[in-house]
Amino acid sequence: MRKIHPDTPNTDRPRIVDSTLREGEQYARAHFSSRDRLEIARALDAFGVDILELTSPAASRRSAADLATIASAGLRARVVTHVRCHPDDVRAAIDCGAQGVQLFLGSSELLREHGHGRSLSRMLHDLAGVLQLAHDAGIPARFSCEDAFRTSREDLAKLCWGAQELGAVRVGLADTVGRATPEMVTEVVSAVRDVVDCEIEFHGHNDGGCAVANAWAAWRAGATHIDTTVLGIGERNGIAPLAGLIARLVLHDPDLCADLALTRLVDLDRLVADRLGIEIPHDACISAPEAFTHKAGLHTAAVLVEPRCYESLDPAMFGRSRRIPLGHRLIGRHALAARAAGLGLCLSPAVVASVTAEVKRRADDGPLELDAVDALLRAAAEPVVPEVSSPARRDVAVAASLESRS
Ligand code: HCA
Ligand code: CU
Repeated sequence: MRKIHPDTPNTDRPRIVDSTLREGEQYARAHFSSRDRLEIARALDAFGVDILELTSPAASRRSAADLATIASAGLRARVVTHVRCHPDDVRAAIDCGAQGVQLFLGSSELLREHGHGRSLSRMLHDLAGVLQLAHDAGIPARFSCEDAFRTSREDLAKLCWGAQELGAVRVGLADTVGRATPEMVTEVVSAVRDVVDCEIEFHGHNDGGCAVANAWAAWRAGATHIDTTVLGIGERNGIAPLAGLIARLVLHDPDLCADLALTRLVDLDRLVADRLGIEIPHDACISAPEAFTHKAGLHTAAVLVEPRCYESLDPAMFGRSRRIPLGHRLIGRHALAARAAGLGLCLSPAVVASVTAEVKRRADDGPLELDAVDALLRAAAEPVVPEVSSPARRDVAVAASLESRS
């Protein structure tokens, strides 16, 4: 069968297959309206993901209608849908104008026996039929091995090689139950890379807390496409979060993400959190409310001089700013001195030390408002406001970030 060629990559980074509108909809608390779906699709597209994976049109009438709407919305990203290896599902996808189909079948003995009940050769036979349908419609098809990490290497090799020979543009390896480690992912992806030369997609669940690390390992071992969802939402506790993957890539080489609208990422996370009615998790990379907040005296003293001491990512890259809260018992004198300078107050080191001790004493009973801290600084200050010298100017600039939220 003649191959339908995939999109040509324009940078070296992994292609991002965002599945917020498929895997994400399998998150127990997710229920996106048609309007939400279109808004989320547009926001993901504006951020720059390469492929948008949507729920199968066979799932519900609204799912089919929304697929048709989003596929015809003129997005830059390719709009594909996740469908079973069943001719009716593939026909429905084609009828809705899907720009690709993401086929999948359980490949482990467990899922073959208790799930679809098909043998390996029957799986490849059925796959041939649905791949032919996609091919006739002129759309690329991917085939993924569900539960690939509980599948023997031999069976995986047979299925992936078979899918490639039958015309799939890409094979998928899904860590469906989130049990893989980065070492296992490196081994499995490398083994599959040895038998196919087509694209390889990795989809990793987060049950074992390794989703981003596994996605990273997959890309390093030869995977070309990585599945993500916004905030990592999905079945159970979900898959690799988009912001987590982006953080990892930027840490490796910021140029990899030069074609992505990084300053839109936080708004994208906020949009999805809002539509789900949840907060952005405290441990979300980049977008967590306190992802760039420094608290302990030791940290803030160093950060005020050189932020890189305790920051691996520059908040400005993502349109965020760092924050240094002051009214708590871990406060250090350097942060209070910087705040005083920012307020134009003149405090000797000894006075700063005594205000610091007072803030700690009061904050032992609970955090203080910024106004209360400022009042203590003002009360302790000399009445005369000195001329601002150039080293103090730097303190003023730094102090502007104290307590201010992005
Ligand atoms: C599921 C399927 C899947 C499919 C992933 C893929 C998984 O909902 O169980 O198509 O690659 O995790 O195996 O999401
Ligand atoms: Cu999944």
